[in-house]
Amino acid sequence: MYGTSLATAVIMVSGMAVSGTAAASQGSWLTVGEAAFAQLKLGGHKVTIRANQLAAGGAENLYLIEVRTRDLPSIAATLHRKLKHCGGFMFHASEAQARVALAGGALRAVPLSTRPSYVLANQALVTPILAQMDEQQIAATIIRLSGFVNRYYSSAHGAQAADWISTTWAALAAGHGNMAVTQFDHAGYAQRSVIATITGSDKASEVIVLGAHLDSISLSAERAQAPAPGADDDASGVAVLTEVLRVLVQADYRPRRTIKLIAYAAEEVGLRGSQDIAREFKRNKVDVVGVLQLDMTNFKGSSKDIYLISDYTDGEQNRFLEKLIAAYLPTVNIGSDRCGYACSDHAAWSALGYATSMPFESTLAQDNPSIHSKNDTYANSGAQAAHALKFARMAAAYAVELGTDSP
Ligand code: IPO
Ligand code: ZN
Repeated sequence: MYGTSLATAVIMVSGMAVSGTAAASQGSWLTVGEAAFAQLKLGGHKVTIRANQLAAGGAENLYLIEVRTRDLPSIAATLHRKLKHCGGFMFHASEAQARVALAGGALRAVPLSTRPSYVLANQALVTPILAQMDEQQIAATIIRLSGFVNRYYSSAHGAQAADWISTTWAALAAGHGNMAVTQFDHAGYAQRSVIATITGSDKASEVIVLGAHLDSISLSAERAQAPAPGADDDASGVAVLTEVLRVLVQADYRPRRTIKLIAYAAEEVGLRGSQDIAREFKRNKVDVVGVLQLDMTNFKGSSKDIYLISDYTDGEQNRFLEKLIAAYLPTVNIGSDRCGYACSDHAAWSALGYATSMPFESTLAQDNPSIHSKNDTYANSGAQAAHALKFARMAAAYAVELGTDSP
């Protein structure tokens, strides 16, 4: 359940606490979890608390804070550096949007339609598609995407990388009447998200989303020009989506539900791209019945293969993924871990009440040490894509089983 809102208070950088009076608006709003909030209290930034809520299930306190817009880059760097897994914050362009995100699923405007059956009923479709999936295709996409100087959300490189994905996906989908590739514009920066839509037939109004983020970041000072190959984080996720698209096209797969493959812009700076898209889908009352996030799929840092993140995700869909992996990928070992508030784009969807899952490459403690630096290269992921191939096969099975469902 949710707690009551805190009275407004101001935490000053130098440790002086000025309680009770609201600071003048500082221009940007973040929602953060406990870990990020604790870091911000220690760090060097002026923070105004506007509200707090208990996260669904009471896992932790979430805070709505205002910060100075000019402090955002250093706040992001501090949180990425201290918390490692993506900072644990969501950026909001207004306090109203921040309050909707903070309130989470309680404000769901779009009730989930009847949930998918979660029955594995499409082996005849899935098995031949999985056999077509190719490690070298995934590797080639990772290498190409990590060839951009960086894919930073506000750099020219970052905009060009997004355009490359759009062109590549459009070439794959060309000639398939039920497929279209579009780019999604975001306010305030040039990098666009890319959406490949495979329109369904008799259940076309129900939508399945598979996502990854196309941007990258290096925590060095000059981010727009700093090398940030982002091979694992998250070229590996985009490469998985690209391979899923390739094999679904090759199989001329015709889903009943609509499938959307989404390469999100600006994940590293507060889940901005995915929030814009999730908010638009909710505004348009799109009946999204399942969301899968693929963020870091190719660095095998732990003993097991796929770790299902258990917080800010949907338990029923996670159980379905376990069943699907056991059936289609019997040699893949499954683990579980938590990654905290706003650790990747699935959180933008779960904050609006949608059912999400986030299969991850390792445990949090053993995740890729090279991320968010010039060292996140294909070579430092072992110069292989066999690990990502497991995620690609899982994603393709997820897309077809939910895309067709049971008769
Ligand atoms: C990340 C995600 C989950 C876990 I567990 C550990 C690390 C990385 C993610 N937060 C990120 O930086 N995405 O860009
Ligand atoms: Zn990252």
